[in-house]
Amino acid sequence: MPAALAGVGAAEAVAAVRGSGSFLDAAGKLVVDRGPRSAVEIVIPVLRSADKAAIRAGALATVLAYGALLGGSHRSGPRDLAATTALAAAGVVVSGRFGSVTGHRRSHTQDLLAVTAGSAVGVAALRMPIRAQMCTALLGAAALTWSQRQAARSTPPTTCGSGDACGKDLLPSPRHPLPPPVDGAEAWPGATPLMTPVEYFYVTDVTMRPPVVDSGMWRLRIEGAVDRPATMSYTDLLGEELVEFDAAMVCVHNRLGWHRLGNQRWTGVPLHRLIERARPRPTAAVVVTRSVDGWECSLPLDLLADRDAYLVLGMAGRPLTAAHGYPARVFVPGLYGQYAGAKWVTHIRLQSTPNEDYWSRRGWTRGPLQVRPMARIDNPVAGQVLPAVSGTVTVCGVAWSPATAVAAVEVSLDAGPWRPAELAGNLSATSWRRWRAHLEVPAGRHVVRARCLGVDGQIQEEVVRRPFPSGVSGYHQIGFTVRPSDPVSPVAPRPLGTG
Ligand SMILES: Nc1nc2c(c(=O)[nH]1)N[C@H]1C(S)=C(S)[C@@H](COP(=O)(O)O)O[C@H]1N2
Ligand SMILES: [Mo]
Repeated sequence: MPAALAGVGAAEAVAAVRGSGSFLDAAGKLVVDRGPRSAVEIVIPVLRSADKAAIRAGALATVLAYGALLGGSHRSGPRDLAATTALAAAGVVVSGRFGSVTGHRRSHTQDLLAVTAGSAVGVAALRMPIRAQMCTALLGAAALTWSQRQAARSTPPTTCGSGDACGKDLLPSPRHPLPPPVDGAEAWPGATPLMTPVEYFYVTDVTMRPPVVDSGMWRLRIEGAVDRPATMSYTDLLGEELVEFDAAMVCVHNRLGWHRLGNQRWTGVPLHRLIERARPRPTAAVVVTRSVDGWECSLPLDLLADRDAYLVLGMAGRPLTAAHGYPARVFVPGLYGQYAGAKWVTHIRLQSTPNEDYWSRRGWTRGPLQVRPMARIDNPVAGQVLPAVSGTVTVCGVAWSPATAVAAVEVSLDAGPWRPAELAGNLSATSWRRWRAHLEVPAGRHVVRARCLGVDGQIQEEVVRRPFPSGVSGYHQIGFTVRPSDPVSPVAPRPLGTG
């Protein structure tokens, strides 16, 4: 086991120094892509956001357990050598097959170098006396910690990628900028921010670390069933007439009351403009968006006629961050994220036949899947104990129905009748909408539920369903307690300062 730790530490450190792919990340990617879907569906709700770190830790634990199991003896024997060789071979295969794109410098040869170096250190450690082995293991642990820090630093989740244009921090202004996002609920106590700050905006993807794309080398290709295939650079795209739009992006994994969605102002280029220019052939029916790491998702070409779809370059007035798809991503407000388009998009491919998308291969409903209307209660929070302020409790939250716009939000106290909530202003049909309701509540425990109605008359579904295979349904409800008001004290309060 110490030898295994030394080996992994060495492999990860070499990978970090060379800027090549990490073996632990490759092993993690193997689990994400090939692991049983049910396991993945269990891990998501349990871990919520630290899933990638946990998967990486799991990969490390597996290697160490393997070391402990097979390298039982202190001195190296043929068995240990064989075990190390087997592990190295597995490392080579996994790195070659699942090594993810961590930067433009990546090459498989580099990954192999790291794995080979790690195995050599592992084998050398096996030949050492146990004390020396322990020292090597400590060094390995230090190297591992250092490499993880390096990797985290090279892909900062809250800033943009390494490209020059990104460094300048600003996108060209759109010709028709939208007015500042204001909905009239700015002074509501406890209201959710109208725009989700980028650093709190959920991140969902199947990439172990966000690819750091160099915008100078990056190209977007429009190809396939088109008469004029096109290749565009980041600068070309910044030169397009940019448009702004406000929209909620919702993950199909979002559960009742969860925050796997965010509302933002996006900047981009209408996708149909780019596609029309490439002259789709009459046979073209499907638009596939493909990311730098090979992730694919498809949209019916017809959909682009009915629904706005964008090649997005910015979020909150700034270039996209690495985590959110820098330099460009495809987004269709109203569709769940995994059906809308690829982050770090490199190819837009038109074709006549349906595509095997990443998620459809994993058993999810084929797209396009529209976001269902839903309301979330943000205040009070579940289990909160509130003072009785003249018997009224204000409940507030957000509601979204980006496929149709929010028509109304209703709340029900203790399974009572549904009553309309007050709605804040509407930024756009695809944006979420803030709401609140003042409820007359006696002291004691209560349950409040909320539901959203879409403008097409669609009412949020009551039946509770899990995210798989086509998104959650049900009502978000929370329990809270109202304290009985303090009995008026019959005794006059003691003057201060008398002890
Ligand atoms: N390349 C790539 N694009 C992707 C994904 C992915 O795993 N890889 N995940 C999709 C999913 S499931 C969602 S919900 C949104 C999330 O975007 P965000 O991380 O910016 O919130 O991106 C979509 N685009
Ligand atoms: Mo998602």
